[in-house]
Amino acid sequence: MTSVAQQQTSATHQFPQGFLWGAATAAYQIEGAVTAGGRTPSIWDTFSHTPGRIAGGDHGDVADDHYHRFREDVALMAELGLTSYRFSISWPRITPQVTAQELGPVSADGLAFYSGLVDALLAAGIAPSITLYHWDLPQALEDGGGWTSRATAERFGEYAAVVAAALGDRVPQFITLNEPWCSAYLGYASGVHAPGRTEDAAALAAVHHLNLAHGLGVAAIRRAAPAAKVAVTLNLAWVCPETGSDLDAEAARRVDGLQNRVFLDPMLSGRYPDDVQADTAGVTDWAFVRPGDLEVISAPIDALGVNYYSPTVVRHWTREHPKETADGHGDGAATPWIACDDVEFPRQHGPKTAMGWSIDARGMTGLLTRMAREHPGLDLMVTENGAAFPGDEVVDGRVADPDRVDYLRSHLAAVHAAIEAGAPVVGYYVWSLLDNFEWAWGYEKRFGVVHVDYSTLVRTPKDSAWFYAGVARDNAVPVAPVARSEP
Ligand code: IFM
Repeated sequence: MTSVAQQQTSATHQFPQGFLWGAATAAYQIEGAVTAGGRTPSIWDTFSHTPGRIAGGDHGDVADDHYHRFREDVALMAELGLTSYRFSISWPRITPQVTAQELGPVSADGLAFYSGLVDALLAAGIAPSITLYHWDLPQALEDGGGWTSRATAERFGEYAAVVAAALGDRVPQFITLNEPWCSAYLGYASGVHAPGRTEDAAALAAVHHLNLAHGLGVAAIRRAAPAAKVAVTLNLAWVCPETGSDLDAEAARRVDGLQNRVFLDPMLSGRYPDDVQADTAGVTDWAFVRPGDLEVISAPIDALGVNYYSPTVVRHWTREHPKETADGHGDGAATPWIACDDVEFPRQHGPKTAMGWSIDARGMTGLLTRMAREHPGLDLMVTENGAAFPGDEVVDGRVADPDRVDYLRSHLAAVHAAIEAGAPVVGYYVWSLLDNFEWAWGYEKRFGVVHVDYSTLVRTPKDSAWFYAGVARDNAVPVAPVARSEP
């Protein structure tokens, strides 16, 4: 007789036909070859070579050497049966002489690298999905004010036009920005990311100029590549007030405003949230928002990319104890949470990843169903989800990473639950294809489903890669096995 346990183990959550199974990476985290083809420094080259900024003094000079090994990496994706690959373009490879005043000449070498990558993907039957900005701003633009300056958004629109014109005939999907929350608040308020500034007013100006860059990018892609789909990727927070109290609800409102609605509302509804503007009135008068900007920012898009890793538990800070800051974004000299003096992020019990991030897959379902409810008619994609865990080691050619397999299984089941509840989710991209440069944390935190030996650059698929390959092959996620409960 088949036991209940056996029946449950072989049960699966079936995904809709045509669902995209992908992996994601970002240029500075994997490419290396930082001077190849005339590439000039980005803010991350500068930041990572500034003593004390990155754990272990790590930097992206070599990273995974994907620039030279991309064919091997594409072959690996094909072996895993992936149907899409989300990667980002290094802006300083494309227009290495850009300044705040002008875009400068386009680098044929820079475009040729990405063109070769696109062709290799297409030949392998893998749909390319390009992110135009995943944090590696040309240093010369930062020198001209960075994201605090409107000129950066204008140059971004021009750069987007160049890339879309060159690759739009073969690339079905462009994503304007990755996680502008991080660019603005970690880059300009808490300073744990490049360019490492700690000025609240600058961070809010950066929020607006990133939103504007998105809108200018959408318009440029539509003109140059009318057949391509256009999206943006946001790291949305599943904000959970710790209790049902009004004060905790108020803490949650503030965090939801700064992380979610300050991007979602202008991009999808053409307005900034009144409450966020009121909360931050002591920091800035928002005069950087000019007439016409919101029309540009709210140009229609085809899909919303959602990155989800961990829940965001918040509560009102009573000031009776030192503030808890376990928000998962590292301890900087300052906080990324502007005008949130009364908000704290309590340390959580229960399972955590190597980043110290709590694991709770319900947030995946919660965010996707919320987006479906609040923004009907928009396709949704999970453009990043994954986890770093300690102890990924190659033993006899194998990397056993059961924690990552469990994490992926539970979060994929949570995506499936959102689809069952009516959310139009069209794809999922695991973060990340390869172990890589995890920003301020350097190479110590490994998010890849493929292990990279940083001394030899040899790639070894982990057990999680083979698990994920099975999911892609079956278009289904196995239901978690349960303890045998009957003979
Ligand atoms: O590595 C990052 C990625 O660049 C952006 N999203 C979160 C990932 C894990 O921290």
